[in-house]
Formats: sequence, structure tokens, C-alpha cells
Amino acid sequence: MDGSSIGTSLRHDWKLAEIEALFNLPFMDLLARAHAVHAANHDPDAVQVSTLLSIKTGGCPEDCAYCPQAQRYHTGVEAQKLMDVEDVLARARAAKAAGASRFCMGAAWRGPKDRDIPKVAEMIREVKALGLETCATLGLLGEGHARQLKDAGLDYYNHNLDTSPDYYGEIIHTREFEDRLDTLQDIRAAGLKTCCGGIVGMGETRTQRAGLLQALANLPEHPQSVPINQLVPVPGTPLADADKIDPFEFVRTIAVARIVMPQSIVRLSAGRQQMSDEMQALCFFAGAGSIFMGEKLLTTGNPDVAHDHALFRRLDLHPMQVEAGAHEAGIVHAGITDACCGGGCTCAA
Ligand code: SAM
Ligand code: DTB
Ligand code: SF4
Repeated sequence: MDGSSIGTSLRHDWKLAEIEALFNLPFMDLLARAHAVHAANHDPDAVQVSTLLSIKTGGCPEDCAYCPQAQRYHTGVEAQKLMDVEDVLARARAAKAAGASRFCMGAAWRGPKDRDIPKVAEMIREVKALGLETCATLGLLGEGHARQLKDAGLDYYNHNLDTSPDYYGEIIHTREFEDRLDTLQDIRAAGLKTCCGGIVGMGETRTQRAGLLQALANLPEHPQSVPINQLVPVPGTPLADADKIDPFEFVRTIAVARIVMPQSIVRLSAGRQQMSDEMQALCFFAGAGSIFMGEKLLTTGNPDVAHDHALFRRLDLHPMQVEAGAHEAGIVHAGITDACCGGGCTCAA
């Protein structure tokens, strides 16, 4: 076992062949290694709980082949306008009551217009004031947007690479892989934490899954949060009939993500409604440390909250806590950040 697979060392020079070699390990060996990395860097019984809300649904001009919200596909998702702040807040309060510590607001935009930013900023300020971590996923950001969102109190920005650079052109034609990298650079420069991952089960090869993880791990900083989505096939999208990925191959993808980005929180993201409890347990063992909880993702279904609470009990998992008071000063100590705000918060760090 090389040093990178057992400890906490962070590498940004992963070769594709090294990542493929991890994928090709015997399944049990891969899981044992991934779990060792997980336990060395995280509490393996703690799961970060986020809740998603689509604050602007449908009507998107982009052509992402997986997405039910692209205007050009006939998926039955109707275009709506940006939600009102009060309605967003009601959903955030409910998410908190159900046990979420982070609230993620998604918009079906190629990117926000300048005029959209003040209203989204108000949502962020108000959600943060409830004591939740905040995350937004609004697409490609323009000049100054990341800074304005950060100033409003945004903690995380979700922007996925989605697939390997060499498969990207098969899935999306209305923007380039490099456009995503540019927005990720803006996010880091503004001091936001990055939530960045991808989708598996879109007909890509194992080498291309390795290519996605290589692109993520070789970013200038590992994303603090790495959502691994299993494609939710939606009728009307070009990927509606994509071959379903072997569940064990999905678990391998979680395990390899765990090993190559040891300090990141890997999220078992979209697709849980199509997974058995046993498969999810394997994903948690392999290093998944976060989920979306709530009956809906953005437009598609997610397991019932009661079912997830029961699953946590059956697997002796507990939600990762956000420490009381810390959020007031804008810094949250949930085992994933290490700096104290230095004033205003009540934590002991
Ligand atoms: N429009 C923004 C963007 O594309 O960055 C934000 C919202 S977009 C829906 C956020 C992410 O959802 C996508 O990057 C993709 O990874 C994920 N996603 C969308 N449709 C999906 C599906 N059918 N299955 C799995 N993940 C999906
Ligand atoms: C992410 O990686 N997955 C989430 C979140 N980030 C925004 C979105 C999943 C969407 C699944 C399809 C839908 O519900 O529309
Ligand atoms: Fe639009 Fe985002 Fe869906 Fe692509 S993934 S079609 S950018 S909402």
C-alpha cells in the first residue's frame, strides 16, 4: 500500500494509470483500503446531512444530456421563476427541523444574471441566520458574482465537473469543460468552499470514471465536498435509456474518490432512491460521509426522511453536527474546517 492510500497526505499529481489501478484492485481490498483512509481522516459513523431546494426550476437553455431541466427536452418539468425569499425560508426551516445542517439552493440557469444576485444573496443571508450552512449551485459565475455571494454569507458553491474531460463533449455541447474550471477558480479566489463532483452511469468507461476523479483530485485544491451522483435517468432526456451502472462499480467509484481525496467529504448524492439500503451501507463503508436528505432532490425523488432516519439507526450512523454559535460569526466547525472565527462564536477551538 503506498503512503497516499493510508494517510492524510494530499496529492495533486495523480496519474490516470494510478487511479485505474485503484479501480482494478480486488473489490474487498479496495474497500478495506478506502475504509482505512476514511477512518484515518474522518469519523466513519458521522454523516453530513444536506437538503436541496430548487429555487429556480426548469427552462434552462443548456443541453446537458442528463438533465430534466433543460428546456429543449420534453421531460414534463415546467419552467418557473425564481422563488420568493419567504418561501425558501419556510423550506429551510423544515430542512433544519428534519436534521439537515446545510441547505443547498439550486437554479436551472446557465449562470445567474447580475440582476439575480441580490435576491439570491438575500436568501443566503436569511438561511444562514437560521443557523444552517449555505450552499448554492447557480451555474457559471460572471465577474464579481462569487465575491457577492461570499459577502452574503455563502459557505459552499456547488459546481460539478460532471464527467471526464474526454467524455464531456459527448454529454454537453453548450459550454466547455474549461468554462467549469474557470468558475471553480473564481469560487476559490473568493474564499468559498468548493463542492465539486460528477455523475456516473452515463455510458462512460471505467477509464473515464477514473478520468473524472483524476480531474477532481488534480484541481489546485481538493474540493471540500465531492458529490458522486448516480445518473437518475429521466424520460425525455437523451440519457433516459442509458445502461444502468453495476452497483458494485458505483461503490468502487466512491472508494477511489475516498482514497485520492482523503480529507474531502464524499457525498453519496443523486440516485439513492434507486439504491438498496445494503448498497448505501457499502458506500458509507467505502467512504461516503454525506447525503442529501429530503423527499426531493431538485426535480426528482429521494428516499423518505423517515426511511433515512431509520437507516441511520440501523447502521449506527449519526448526523455530523454544526457546533452551536459558530455559525453566527460565519464559520462552522463541523469537523471539516479548522479555523476559528476568533470572535463572536462560542466554540472552544
Ligand atoms: N444549472 C447549474 C449547473 O448546471 O451547474 C446548477 C444546477 S444542476 C441541476 C446541478 C448538478 O445536478 C449537475 O451538475 C449534475 O451533476 C446534477 N444532475 C442534474 N441532473 C441529474 C441527473 N438526472 N442525475 C444525476 N445528477 C444530475
Ligand atoms: C449535485 O451534485 N447533485 C445535486 C446537487 N449537486 C445540486 C443535484 C442532483 C439533481 C438530480 C436530478 C434532479 O433532481 O433534477
Ligand atoms: Fe441547465 Fe444545470 Fe441542467 Fe445543465 S445541469 S441543463 S446547466 S440546470
